Amino acid sequence: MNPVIVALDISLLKALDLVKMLREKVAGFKIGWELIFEGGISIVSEISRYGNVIVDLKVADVPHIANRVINKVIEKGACCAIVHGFLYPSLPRGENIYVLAKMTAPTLYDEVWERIIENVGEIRGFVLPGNQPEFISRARKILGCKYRIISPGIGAQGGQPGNALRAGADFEIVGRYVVENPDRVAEWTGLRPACFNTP
Ligand code: O7M
Repeated sequence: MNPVIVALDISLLKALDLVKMLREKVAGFKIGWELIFEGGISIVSEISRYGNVIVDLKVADVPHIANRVINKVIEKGACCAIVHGFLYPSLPRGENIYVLAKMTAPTLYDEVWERIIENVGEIRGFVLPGNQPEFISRARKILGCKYRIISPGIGAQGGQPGNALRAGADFEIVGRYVVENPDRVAEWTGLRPACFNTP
């Protein structure tokens, strides 16, 4: 198993083929709006049969509504779901929740991400930019091994495979780079998560 989560930003049929092809080789799959619009919410259960599923709806609502949405996808078999960190301090909390704290593209998070990660409370972990490994190292120093770190931005957005892992991430989230050529997952051979073995 390579410490890679494949972002399935592709059509339903292509996603199902890819999941079957990579199920033994990657740590999980990330599902977003596109696939849920196409396949309905049952796609979460379908893909969960083959591996860990992170549902990425980038939820951004008051906690009681956010928790209702998150509970629905967890009931369908997802391990976890992603919410926007700018909700802090009114974040939904829980062991299934990943908080997006800094993005792969410039945003206002660049000014506040450290405040978010230092004060967050009981959640599963953070999404931090894999194309900026220097921030992953800083985050890991602040967090120790209390939280998971998962990192997109590899390949198409400039991150080099493995650099975020070496800086302290547990898993790299990869879309186009692997979708275009699934054999590329071999580039993660021998790399290990910094702290956690499951996404
Ligand atoms: O590897 P790519 O560039 O083809 O795809 C990147 C995936 O990571 C895609 O699914 C994005 O929605 C996601 N992502 C970012 O690209 N940048 C971010 O800052 C955050 C995410 C993400 O996964 O947020 C949860």
